[in-house]
Amino acid sequence: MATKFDAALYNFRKKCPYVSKDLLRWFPGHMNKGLKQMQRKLKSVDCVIEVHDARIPFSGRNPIFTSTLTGAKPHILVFNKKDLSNRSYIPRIKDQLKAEEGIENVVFTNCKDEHCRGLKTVRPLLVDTIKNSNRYNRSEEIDYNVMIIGVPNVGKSSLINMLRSNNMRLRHALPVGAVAGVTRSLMTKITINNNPKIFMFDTPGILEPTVKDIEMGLKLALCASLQDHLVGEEIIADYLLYWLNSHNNFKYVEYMGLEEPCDDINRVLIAGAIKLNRIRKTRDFDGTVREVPDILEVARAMVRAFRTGELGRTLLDIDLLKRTREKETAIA
Ligand SMILES: Nc1nc2c(ncn2[C@@H]2O[C@H](COP(=O)(O)OP(=O)(O)O)[C@@H](O)[C@H]2O)c(=O)[nH]1
Ligand SMILES: [Mg+2]
Repeated sequence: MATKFDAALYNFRKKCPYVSKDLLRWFPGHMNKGLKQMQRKLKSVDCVIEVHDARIPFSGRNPIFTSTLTGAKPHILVFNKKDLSNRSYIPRIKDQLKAEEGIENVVFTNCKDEHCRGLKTVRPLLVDTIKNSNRYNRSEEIDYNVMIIGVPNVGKSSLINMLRSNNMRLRHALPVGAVAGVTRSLMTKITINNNPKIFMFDTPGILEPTVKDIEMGLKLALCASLQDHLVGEEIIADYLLYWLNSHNNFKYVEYMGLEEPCDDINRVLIAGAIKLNRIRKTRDFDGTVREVPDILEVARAMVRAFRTGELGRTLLDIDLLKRTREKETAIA
């Protein structure tokens, strides 16, 4: 990325900030119950649509789920929020998923854009995938059933709403939330296609994200798949700062009111408090009123700026992208 700052002049951290792994776990009881319900429902399903965040195509998908549920059924992997990720890597991501996990049906979508080309391919791909599959116990059934699953906040409810909004005759929209875990139970079915008839469970299955290591947990937290207050907004902001600096992305400099890149989250948040006018008044024991930066609020604002794309499009998993053979030889 072109930038007026020369990264070589700064001694940025080489290692991801340390946090306790306990902070990166979040699996309330209702999600566990949901998984059991999902496994039962799987018998009556002809295809599973797994939704994940396009910024982290290699991090946080649930392997227990992938093997027990999708192994048995045709599977479409939808990477949503492509508007927030770096599109130029899409072909390489697809190649790698095919080579490493044998996943063929991969679609990138933006559920905020009803004209998104990826979104339009989901329904025909569903029909083709089911028609070309062995439906075993369901081969007598004329109608197709589809289940949507994925970790919190990747856009499952948004995708369901988009798939059904093209199919008029529809009822209330699903609640879409910026907070992890808004949707709670598996309920009724809705029609998303008429010929052939395709039904979809109108409440998606929520999976526990898989946190293999601290950095993976922090990426999931940054993408809002873990609950912010459990991980800590300042910790999430510090990981964001580390990631942006180590990938020469300096859009935050202006956003936070800095003169130049800085790798110290406290200094960045204090500068941000002034720029974003997040100063609050506190009263000392002796009654004197002082103005202090509202660090938590600034951390939230910085993380929010990342999540809305104001700090640029980012493929957080870029370092997990393997070089292609041609590229390796080209470099050698
Ligand atoms: N930028 C962007 N935001 C999205 C997209 N899809 C969903 N969102 C937002 O992501 C948040 C979570 O969406 P939701 O559908 O509730 O996710 P769920 O928890 O997986 O059901 C909401 O604030 C949505 O508005 C997308 O394609 N792009
Ligand atoms: Mg939802």
